[in-house]
Amino acid sequence: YSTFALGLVSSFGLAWINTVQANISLTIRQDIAGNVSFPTLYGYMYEDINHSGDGGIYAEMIRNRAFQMNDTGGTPDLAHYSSVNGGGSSSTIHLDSAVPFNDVLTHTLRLDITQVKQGGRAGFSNEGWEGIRIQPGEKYTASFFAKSSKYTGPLTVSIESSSGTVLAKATVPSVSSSFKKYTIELAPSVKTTTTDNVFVISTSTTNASGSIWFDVISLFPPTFKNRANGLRADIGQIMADTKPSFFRFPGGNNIEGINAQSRWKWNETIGPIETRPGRLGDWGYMNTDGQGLLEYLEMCEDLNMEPVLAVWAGYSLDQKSIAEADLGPYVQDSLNELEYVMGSTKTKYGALRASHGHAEPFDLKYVEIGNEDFFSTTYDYRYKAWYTAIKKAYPKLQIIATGGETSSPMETLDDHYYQSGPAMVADYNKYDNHPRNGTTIMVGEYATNVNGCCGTSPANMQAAVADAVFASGLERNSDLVQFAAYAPTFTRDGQAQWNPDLIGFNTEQVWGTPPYYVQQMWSANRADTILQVDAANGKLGPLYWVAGSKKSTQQVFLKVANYGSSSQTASINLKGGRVHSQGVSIVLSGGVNDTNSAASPKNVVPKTSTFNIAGGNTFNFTFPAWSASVLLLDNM
Ligand SMILES: *[C@@H]1O[C@H](CO)[C@@H](O)[C@H](O)[C@H]1NC(C)=O
Ligand SMILES: *[C@@H]1O[C@H](CO)[C@@H](O)[C@H](O)[C@H]1NC(C)=O
Ligand SMILES: *[C@@H]1O[C@H](CO)[C@@H](O)[C@H](O)[C@H]1NC(C)=O
Ligand SMILES: *[C@@H]1O[C@H](CO)[C@@H](O)[C@H](O)[C@H]1NC(C)=O
Ligand SMILES: *[C@@H]1O[C@H](CO)[C@@H](O)[C@H](O)[C@H]1NC(C)=O
Ligand SMILES: *[C@@H]1O[C@H](CO)[C@@H](O)[C@H](O)[C@H]1NC(C)=O
Ligand SMILES: *[C@@H]1O[C@H](CO)[C@@H](O)[C@H](O)[C@H]1NC(C)=O
Ligand SMILES: *[C@@H]1O[C@H](CO)[C@@H](O)[C@H](O)[C@H]1NC(C)=O
Ligand SMILES: CC(=O)N[C@H]1CO[C@H](CO)[C@@H](O)[C@@H]1O
Repeated sequence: YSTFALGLVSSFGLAWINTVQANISLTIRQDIAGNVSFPTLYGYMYEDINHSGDGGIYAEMIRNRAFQMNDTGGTPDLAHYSSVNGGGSSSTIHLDSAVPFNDVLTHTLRLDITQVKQGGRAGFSNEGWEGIRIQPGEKYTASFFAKSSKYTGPLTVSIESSSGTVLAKATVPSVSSSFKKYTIELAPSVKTTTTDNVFVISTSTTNASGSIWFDVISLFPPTFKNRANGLRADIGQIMADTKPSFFRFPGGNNIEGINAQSRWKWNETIGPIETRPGRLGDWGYMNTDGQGLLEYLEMCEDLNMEPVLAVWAGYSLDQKSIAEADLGPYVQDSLNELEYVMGSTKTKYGALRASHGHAEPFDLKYVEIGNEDFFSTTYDYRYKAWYTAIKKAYPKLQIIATGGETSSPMETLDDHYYQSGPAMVADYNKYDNHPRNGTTIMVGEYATNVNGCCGTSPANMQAAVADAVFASGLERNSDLVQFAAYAPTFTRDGQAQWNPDLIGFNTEQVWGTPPYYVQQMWSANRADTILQVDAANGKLGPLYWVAGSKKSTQQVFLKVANYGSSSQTASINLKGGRVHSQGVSIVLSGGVNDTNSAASPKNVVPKTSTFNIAGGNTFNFTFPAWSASVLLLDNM
């Protein structure tokens, strides 16, 4: 971190800082040994909620690309498609189950052409996910399968504004009587970003006639790290900006299934996308599963995150459990899944993974058994069955329990917190006196819900500061707390089934909420050693803190949350060591109810400045009302 690259200091602010009286004195103890902090501490928890997968982080731009089911998981339909008839031509579109694409995708879109007039066209459009974002300088890859009853001429593929201005078009030279995949690049020449666009496939061949069937109609923009079938680049980037260490997936509730039959089945999320049936997710809408097990693992590679893979463990949202005697095939299914992830190419499922383009086994270290099994009464026998089988096959895997159990060793316990601001703040000390007995803690989901549990609160500054208090408590105890993740991570604007969320997006843009910036500041400024802090002339509240140091960069970090409506000045002292005369402050502050939104995505963002430290080890710093701050000091 170079202090020279940063903005100018406000000398007015400095003068003021030096004249006010300090409320509290904090002494950072570099003179005594600190505790080693787990390097995995900050990461993400992910599941498809709030339309955050399809139409969100998964970059596919076509909605309902393969007619797997309707939006709410029922009978397939042609939602999000429209007929296109230009210049007096006539054609119709139909959902056809008599001409399936394959055994998995049993419906196709049939275009029946009655007449194409000279200079006209016949075809269909797809409206995308609340439009299709076209940006200057980007190329788009369109692909689809098609076959025709008698037409053998060309098809035109285009991206157009909803009022008909063609932004890009390209031609597929011919179609034939059996399904064939067509892939084509579209390179719009535009100067501004627009979203009010549609994707069109049509024919302009005068007198074209008969039927043409289509399926797996797809359009991808450039993706994050250019992964095929990958992530929306801006959403991948905002994740990367927090420097996450782990990724807990695929749920969350979304792994569990509304019932056992509708659970997330790993083996139906792999292979070519045209072999994936899709599934009604637990949040009430259909998941294409275009983003499946392999894509999640590749996402971990691209974001440098340790995968924390949750396996289905015999319990679903209807609160029913598989009987102990019947667990065998389900446990075996998880072993197969682990072989797909970690097996060499000589194993059955390792070879399958290689055939999907990833020969190298993934270095999976963490497996979680189930999700929120503290809701169930059967976890003891289920945990034991999975724990025993997984340990036998993979002794080095670290197993994470999602509820209390006494049947087998507990290596890590996943605790979840969705609480009001005062309750989160009160839990700053939650793990201070927790036994250090070998069982580590994952806080696999937490978020301040200012209106209380659960899911109906704004992601405002009050929530963000309470998150900062709680996260500081976790970080102070990061010799015990191995993983911590905010939840949920994403919401599509207008589709929030749960609030608050870390990251909002719509078709056009993505933005962090105030809680996002706390995660970003706390995670990206990571200590390897937690230092003791002694307080004098005051006590905890409204200021809460954690201090740490990082050997490789010789830095000291002081993170401070001010959970209150007045600014607080602290006198900060370093014992043991001297620091350079200039420090860097990153401060997020705002009104208690301030937040970010589509209309005002950067209303609250952290501000970086430098400040002077006289004498090498003492300075006063004023923490604004409702703020979360990281102070970076460079050891000499
Ligand atoms: C911090 O403020 C106190 C007054 O509260 C003052 O006595 C002290 O000199 C200040 N320290 C520095 C380093 O400016
Ligand atoms: C989806 O289909 C089911 C019937 O299978 C129907 O009840 C439901 O209303 C449909 N949903 C939408 C969004 O059309
Ligand atoms: C289209 O059909 C009309 C009427 O049968 C015929 O006159 C015309 O030549 C055809 N046009 C082409 C391009 O085949
Ligand atoms: C996936 O595995 C389940 C068993 O867990 C099995 O019932 C299902 O048929 C498999 N699906 C495919 C596509 O192989
Ligand atoms: C450690 O203590 C926790 C909390 O009391 C308990 O749940 C866990 O089982 C203990 N672990 C071991 C290895 O004793
Ligand atoms: C280190 O951890 C112990 C508990 O194992 C705790 O008592 C102590 O306060 C911690 N030290 C720091 C600097 O957090
Ligand atoms: C000290 O705390 C009091 C009470 O919270 C507050 O009114 C005052 O503004 C604080 N002073 C400074 C210099 O931050
Ligand atoms: C913040 O919002 C709460 C709840 O709507 C309201 O009671 C309070 O007055 C607001 N505070 C400010 C400073 O706007
Ligand atoms: C707020 C909310 O629930 N939004 C939507 C979530 O997804 C389903 C299915 O697509 C919609 O019906 C909801 O309106």
